[in-house]
Amino acid sequence: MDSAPRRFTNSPVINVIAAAIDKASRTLIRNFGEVENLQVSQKGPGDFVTAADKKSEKILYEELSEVYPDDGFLMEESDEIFGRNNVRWIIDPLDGTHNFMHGIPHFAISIAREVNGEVDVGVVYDPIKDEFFWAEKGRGAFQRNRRLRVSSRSDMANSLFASEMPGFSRTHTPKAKAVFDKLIAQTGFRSFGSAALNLAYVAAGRLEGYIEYGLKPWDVAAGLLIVKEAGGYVGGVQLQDRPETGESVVATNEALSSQIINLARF
Ligand code: LIP
Repeated sequence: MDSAPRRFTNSPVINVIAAAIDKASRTLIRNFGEVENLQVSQKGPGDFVTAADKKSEKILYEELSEVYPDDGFLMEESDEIFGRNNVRWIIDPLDGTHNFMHGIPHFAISIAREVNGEVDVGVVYDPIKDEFFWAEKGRGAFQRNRRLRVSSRSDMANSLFASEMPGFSRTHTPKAKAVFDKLIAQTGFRSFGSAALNLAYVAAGRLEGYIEYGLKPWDVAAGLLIVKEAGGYVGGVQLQDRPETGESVVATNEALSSQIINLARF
């Protein structure tokens, strides 16, 4: 590794992730500068963004697999790499690709470590705002070295929720629209375009909650742990939905959880 991790914790695994993120995010930021130029061109920056996404993933994989050569990797841009042990990294090298592509400075790198099928480490990093959200199972959630707690608000009227239109599967669009309508009628509403950052913002108490359908495990693996470790509630819209799969995700505080699940069920 050629970069020194910016140390703010004594956790070895978080420091390894921070070093990998340092390197990948430098490339992302450089490429984001280029996208701002390409965005106004006739062809647009589509291919260039795909290349930037893959470059970020390659760097993260190389850095992490150098330290943890036996671990498996599930990453957005590649086929799964199976490990020789019970550890798997779940990585989104660029969450919020559409924002990135349109020159909107709101995107993240999301990295989770899963051991025996359970996530025990999660990091969401916003390279533009230089915000490093992280959690380790049983040790709490942090933005750098500041402890995170979910909001304690319990009234929808004074709350702020985020939701997004599904990116891939149009089958979820009618449900998502219905949720948008209900949220707009009952609470403050935002749609920021990054699942990983929405989850981090719930953990930080900036948002009271977040709902989305049709995500993938790499969009949510790290963020769900960060919300849980910040004292929050995570679940699916329907009882049988497992949020780790991304099929549907509800992240909020305990006080608002049943109201928001009822709002989303119909
Ligand atoms: C995206 C999410 C976004 C969601 C899209 C997509 P990507 O991830 O962060 O919030 O609405 O469905 O999954 O593709 O930018 O990594």
